[in-house]
Amino acid sequence: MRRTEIGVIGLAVMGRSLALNMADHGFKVGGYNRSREVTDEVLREHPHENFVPFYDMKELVESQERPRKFMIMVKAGKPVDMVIEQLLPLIDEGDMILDGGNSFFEDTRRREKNLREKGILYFGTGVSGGEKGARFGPSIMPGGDKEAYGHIAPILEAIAAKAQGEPCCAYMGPDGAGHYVKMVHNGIEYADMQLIAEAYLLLKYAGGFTNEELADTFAEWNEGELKSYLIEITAGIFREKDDFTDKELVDYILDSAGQKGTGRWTSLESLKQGVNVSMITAACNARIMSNRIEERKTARDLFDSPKPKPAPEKTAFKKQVREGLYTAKIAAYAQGFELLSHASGEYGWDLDYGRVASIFRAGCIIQAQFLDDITRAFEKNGALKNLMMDSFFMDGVNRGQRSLRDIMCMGIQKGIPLPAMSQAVAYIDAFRGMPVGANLIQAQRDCFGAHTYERTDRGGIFHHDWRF
Ligand code: NBP
Repeated sequence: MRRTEIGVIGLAVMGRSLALNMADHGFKVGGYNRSREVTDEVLREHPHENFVPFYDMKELVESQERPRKFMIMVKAGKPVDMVIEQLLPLIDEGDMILDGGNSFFEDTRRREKNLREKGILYFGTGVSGGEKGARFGPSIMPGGDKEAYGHIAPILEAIAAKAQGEPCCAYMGPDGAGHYVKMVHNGIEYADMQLIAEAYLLLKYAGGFTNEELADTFAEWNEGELKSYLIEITAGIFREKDDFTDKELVDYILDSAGQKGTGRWTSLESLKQGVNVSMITAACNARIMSNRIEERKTARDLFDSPKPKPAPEKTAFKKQVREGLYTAKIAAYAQGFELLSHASGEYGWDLDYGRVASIFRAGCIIQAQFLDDITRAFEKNGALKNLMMDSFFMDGVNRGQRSLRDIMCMGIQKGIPLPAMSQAVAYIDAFRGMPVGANLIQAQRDCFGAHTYERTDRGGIFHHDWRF
């Protein structure tokens, strides 16, 4: 019998989808899951001539051609270490383990180092696109040994989504680079979704748009510079009818969002790197606030609301919101890519940002036309420090910032919370060199703690003997 070419360990939603995707592409796949019922279910519901089930990890290992390749698709954290521990006594030097889950990049760095010492090649492999992406073409971000990447590239690049014929999978860099890029991708996704939610709040509560008008607006936006998967599904969501009533489902969904942690990781990591990803942090905080359902309900009648203002003219307002959303989106991506740039230096990864943007063009949640523009910006200038310094995006910010400010003012006057958009405005203003008040902060620091300050008119470090 033909030997298996890869073993997928963990056959829940993501693992089974990736295994079947590989099988569809002609690879002989061995599948193993800790609980055998899950393996049986895959076999029953998705029988495939290229998918071979195993109920014993040793048999899965023995079925493989060499060097052996395993894709671990289990819950991130301890389960990944447990699977590695089980595999280790069964495999040989030169074999490869890929972790396709959402592992924290520091865990990946640790595992890669430990396994490298044992001669095992470990790849922290970010996979984006959810179940559908995994089944029919995800965006894949592998990090690990560059030479060994050649062994896994044919499988990963075959199953990845294709953008203009190119696979949305590329070698990212050593050790934790792949999982880091995936983490920042998820952080950007948080900010992107939050910005779209804020545009929705503005159109609905300031502009008085109905669900039908919202659906038409987002569908129209999906024809232009905002064209993206998230905008496309948002248009569909406003039309989707509820199963219990004859109204739109969106109005029956509780105003409380979940999060699994990758946005928070991005935000924490940004503080460690000293990079401002305020819009990603704002998106995490917005979800945290959304979870305070009971407190928000209680407080609703305790605080005054702003006095009602007339609704703006719909067509002009729609244009302003679109321009403001696009401008804020530029700021969010500029923040995310700046974090990648710092991390690349800090961890010695030599990330290719244009390549990163290009593999986000299809298969993943943030796929958008916009990513072609980001790829072009980095292709033009690989050392670009911040996306907003690229002439295309600078022009975008210059064209759209007035609208962003106008819709912000409207939101504030109407009492609509716009945390990510307000961070975009603050970021753009600080970025474009407006005073940020740090002279006063330095004066205070020097006054209470003799922390010294630098001057605008001469070089050197100064301390002042504050006389009051
Ligand atoms: P889950 O994250 O829900 O994990 C379930 C799988 O982990 C099952 O196969 C389960 O086996 C296995 N498992 C656990 Br839990 N503990 C184990 C252990 N100690 N030893 C062996 N296996 C163990 O699965 P998923 O939603 O398919 O996601 C897999 C990975 O992909 C995760 O890291 C996730 O964050 C990531 N991811 C998910 C998505 C998505 O849209 N769901 C998207 C992108 C990335 P059992 O059946 O025996 O309990």
